[in-house]
Amino acid sequence: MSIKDIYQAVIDFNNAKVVELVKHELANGTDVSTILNDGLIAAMDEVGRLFSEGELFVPEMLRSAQAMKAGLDELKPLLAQSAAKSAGTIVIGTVKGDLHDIGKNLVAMMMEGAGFDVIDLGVDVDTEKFVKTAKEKNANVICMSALLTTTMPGMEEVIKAVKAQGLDIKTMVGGAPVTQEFANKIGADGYAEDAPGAVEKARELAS
Ligand code: B1M
Repeated sequence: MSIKDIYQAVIDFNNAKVVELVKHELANGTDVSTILNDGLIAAMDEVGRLFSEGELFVPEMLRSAQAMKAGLDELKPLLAQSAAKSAGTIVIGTVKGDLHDIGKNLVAMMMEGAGFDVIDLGVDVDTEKFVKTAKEKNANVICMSALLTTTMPGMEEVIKAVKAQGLDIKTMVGGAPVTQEFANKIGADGYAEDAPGAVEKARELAS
């Protein structure tokens, strides 16, 4: 048994096998971040690639995401322990007009696993909802995900609203078409390419 088997079990959307293998690796002393990055996250990256090449379909992709979540649930207590000091409150959602949520869910799960209080607003979230919730919940960071080039401008709207209201809330953006350059252009406080990077950046912004 190896990390490669976890990777394969996520691709095969075999939840029970993922859980069994993750437990096995933990019992053997394998590093949590190795299980996470080389097993669970790497498998979802591959699933995304297979989907875009037409080799996998949406239901299979969603089942793989659930298998990944089952594995992540096993890691959560350990991830939380290592992050107890830097936790904060995160409001996360996919921006208005955009229904893609697999990546956003991964980011949210990993943030939760890392000890943040995560308020997940779901998909198609408008500016008012992001800002109102972040104010009400006294959030440290608003995290926005976009997968469509056409919905990326929604991120700038939120950032403008946060600034216009003079709020002490940081903003972070991400998603496949989003780049550091775009984040700089719209005045976001943070950008991350992937879910582990988002956790690191959130820790930095919330501290
Ligand atoms: Co759509 N879709 N889709 N889609 N879809 C893309 C994004 C697309 C690139 C496919 C393509 O043409 N090759 C294309 C966008 C083109 C563009 O904008 N230039 C596209 C399109 C066009 C569309 C529709 C318009 C199709 C149509 O109806 N004609 C439509 C739009 C619906 C809408 O949103 N209004 C649509 C619909 C769908 C499905 C519903 C079928 C499904 C979504 C299911 C769901 O999410 N529940 C779907 C899917 C699955 C995809 C692809 C194949 C996979 C996306 C995915 O989940 N990747 C995608 C092509 C691709 O990316 N290969 C595609 C896996 C996921 C783990 O990665 O979300 O990138 P990702 O998240 C990563 C990082 O980006 C990062 O961390 C994650 C994990 O490491 N990250 C963050 C994400 N958010 C972050 C936030 C952060 C930091 C990091 O900080 C806050």
